[in-house]
Amino acid sequence: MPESALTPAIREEIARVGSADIMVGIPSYRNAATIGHVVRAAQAGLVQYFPDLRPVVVNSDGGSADGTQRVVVETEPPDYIERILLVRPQNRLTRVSLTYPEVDGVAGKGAALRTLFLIARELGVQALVVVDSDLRSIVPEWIELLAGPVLKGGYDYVSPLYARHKWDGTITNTVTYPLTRALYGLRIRQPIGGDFGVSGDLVAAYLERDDWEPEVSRFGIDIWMTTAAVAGGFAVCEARLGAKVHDPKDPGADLGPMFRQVVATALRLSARNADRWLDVRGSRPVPAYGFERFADPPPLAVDTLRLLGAFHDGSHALGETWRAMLAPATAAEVLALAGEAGRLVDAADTRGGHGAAVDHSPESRTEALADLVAAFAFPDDLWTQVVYDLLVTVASGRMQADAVAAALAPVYLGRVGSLVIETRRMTAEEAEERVESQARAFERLKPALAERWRTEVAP
Ligand SMILES: Nc1nc2c(ncn2[C@@H]2O[C@H](COP(=O)(O)OP(=O)(O)O)[C@@H](O)[C@H]2O)c(=O)[nH]1
Ligand SMILES: [Mg+2]
Repeated sequence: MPESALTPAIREEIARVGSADIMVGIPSYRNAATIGHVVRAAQAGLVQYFPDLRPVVVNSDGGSADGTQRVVVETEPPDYIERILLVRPQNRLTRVSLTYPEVDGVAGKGAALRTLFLIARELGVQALVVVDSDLRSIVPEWIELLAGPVLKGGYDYVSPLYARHKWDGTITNTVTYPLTRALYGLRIRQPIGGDFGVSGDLVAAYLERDDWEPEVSRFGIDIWMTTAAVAGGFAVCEARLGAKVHDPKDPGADLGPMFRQVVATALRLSARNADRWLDVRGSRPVPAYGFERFADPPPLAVDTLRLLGAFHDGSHALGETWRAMLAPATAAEVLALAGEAGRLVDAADTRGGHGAAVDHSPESRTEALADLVAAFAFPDDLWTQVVYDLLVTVASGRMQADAVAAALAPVYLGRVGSLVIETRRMTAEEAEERVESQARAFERLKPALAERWRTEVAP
């Protein structure tokens, strides 16, 4: 088990609060501009939906220098809640902001969450809800939607279901959703969503596990939590939250470290849990809680040429590694596609397309180069094969998960570029169907993966 003693300052805060029934935890790192809204929504939700329970809001911060913690402590006091909801809180509304300690010398979102788990266990809460500190679209009802299934329905893990822009959530759409679905047979649409509810029992089980690797202290935490819940046989459901609006990220520019941490964790867990998934075939939906919602999340800018360029550059820097980590036929197809991506980027440069039309919407920017890039397609089955080859490579001990995940990143950018091109004229529903057809490819190729596993990994 990892080394992560609570600091004396945190112990003091726990002693001050004593105990609680329901806790909202908020990890943060430099979120002063947005966290106040999240804290107010959390408090309003606790008062409005769980008036009989003793609540606490805990912010677990990474030592932000931008005043994040001050905002948490100083944002509108509880009488603001009385004013806007016209109710008097029956229980004292306690809020705490603390700096979390590193776990085995590593800081990050997962380390922040580990401290929240430890506090939740010490306080004896029945339900812990965690929400991100960069959320714009959170409303008080989210607290009910994420805690209700635990408190009323006996669920242990409540995973979020949101409407996201068709180009948001690319790690989820290309890796964590199809992989979790095909391996464990559960259609959990947002396995690394970041906003979720957990029972006190599952919190305790998380703290007992001995597979907390360094990436879990960073962005590996979300897939680790979902996988531990599923593989541990805990009761899982989804909650319909509506739109997720948060600080936007361009997959070609902002997601590198997150991709490596999530994928390395997913590969390691897959190798470790083989006995939980080898015999699973097909998949089924998990129960969804909450009223249906229709929402249009704001558009996201994606630089398609940058994605294709990164894929092509990756083939030069990492071609040998790709050959080592993929089956020969998979590697040959991927390298051929990367060559094609490079030719398209060159052609666009000649036309002055690179960096041009930046004032246009992302759709129209991709559209401007449509005739050029329309030819580029990274097939579903090839992408599935790439991911499955890597599972086998890591599980058979030929390469380390971190190295494989890092080398996969440019291939993933090529896959995302292909999806952006393919979906550029699609509605959200049509783009969602693309994600589903890819997930079906993961299911279709799974028997072959299981067969390889039995011969190459665990003969
Ligand atoms: N404590 C802590 N929180 C972090 C760190 N990095 C990210 N977070 C928090 O984790 C949440 C999700 O991070 P974000 O960058 O929005 O990732 P995404 O929305 O999942 O792509 C936010 O609430 C961040 O404040 C970190 O290093 N330390
Ligand atoms: Mg975010």
